[in-house]
Amino acid sequence: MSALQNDRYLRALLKQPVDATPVWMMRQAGRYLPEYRALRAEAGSFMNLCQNPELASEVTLQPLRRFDLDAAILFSDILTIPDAMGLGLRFETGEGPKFDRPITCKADVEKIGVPDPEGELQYVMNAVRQIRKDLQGQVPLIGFSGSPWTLATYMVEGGSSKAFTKIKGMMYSEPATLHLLLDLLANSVTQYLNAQIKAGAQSVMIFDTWGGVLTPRDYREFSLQYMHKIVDGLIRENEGRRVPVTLFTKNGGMWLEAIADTGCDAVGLDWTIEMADAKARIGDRVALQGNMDPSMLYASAERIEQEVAHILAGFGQGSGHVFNLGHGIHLDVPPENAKVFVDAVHRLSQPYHTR
Ligand code: 1CP
Repeated sequence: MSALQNDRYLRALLKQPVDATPVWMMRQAGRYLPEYRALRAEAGSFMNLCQNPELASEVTLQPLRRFDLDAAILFSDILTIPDAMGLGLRFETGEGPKFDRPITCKADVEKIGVPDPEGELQYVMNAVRQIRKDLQGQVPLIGFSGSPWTLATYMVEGGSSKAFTKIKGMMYSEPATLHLLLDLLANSVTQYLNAQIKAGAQSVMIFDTWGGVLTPRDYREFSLQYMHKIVDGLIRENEGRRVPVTLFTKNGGMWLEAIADTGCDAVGLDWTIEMADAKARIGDRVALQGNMDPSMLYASAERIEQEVAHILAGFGQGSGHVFNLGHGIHLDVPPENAKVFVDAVHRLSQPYHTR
């Protein structure tokens, strides 16, 4: 495997010195790029893109050709695990994901098992291997999974949700059933991420998109506890390098200390917290990823640069910051604005890294 030409992203996650702040964007491959829309139309569906290693690799590399990004992220989805568990995943245009056989009771949980990462999910590992080959060491590859809680919301609700009534109903009336499901998911995610690492992912990220809808106590019991268990079970070194782990709970700003306590290397931040506050609270223990509001990419170049400068100043001098958006890039953002953002991070961050 070729040596890494740009390892800023991995170094920043471990607080090792860098020449500029690394940057990537959540959902950097996807519908805001015309070349993605063209390939998706050709492939016929989103899952066809994910299941064909050449297409998944092509889509992963598309944003890297346009922007000076410091990391690539596997093109896949968090819902591959529940799909492999047999829930019957469909992506309906304009409607988001749907499951034909959602989880409604204990008997449903007892019917499903931990999917074999090199069996039902082998297409994901094949995509990782293909992307590593095609990247030729240009930048590191990020593997990922959803958190057990976030995956469970889709499995119990049967798709996307606004109020999470079904899963919260289960949480409060049948907590043991939900814990059984979350434990199964924690085992599945651990095996899935370890298989991605063995296949070539150089860092992994857990997306807890819906942890922020929980009460503080329920967050610890139903989401954080299981992410902690996953972190404990992950391969932390591969190919002679540490494999950093990033945990991202959207709306998790209240719980940063507890998230940092899991033993992760980095905490992902959404835009509802000031970078300077996050740095003061947990910056001595972990690296921070984030956190520009993705809607800032609708603004002028001057406004985007001003916001990048503010966030860089909030983190301050030294390594330990991976710049990102606070959540996924919106699908109608002009790609030129993403370029302004990425270039601004590299240019404006240099003074923070003089040694
Ligand atoms: O129609 C299409 O082309 C499909 C749109 C799409 C894409 C491009 C979906 C369906 N998933 C993806 C890719 C994807 N999903 C990536 C690829 C890598 C990259 O970042 O470039 C990643 C990391 C995800 C992760 C993901 N999927 C999350 C967690 C991160 C987040 O944004 O909060 C979640 C919650 C999903 C579920 C999902 N998959 C797709 C959609 C439309 C959704 C969201 C549905 C909802 O809002 O509930």
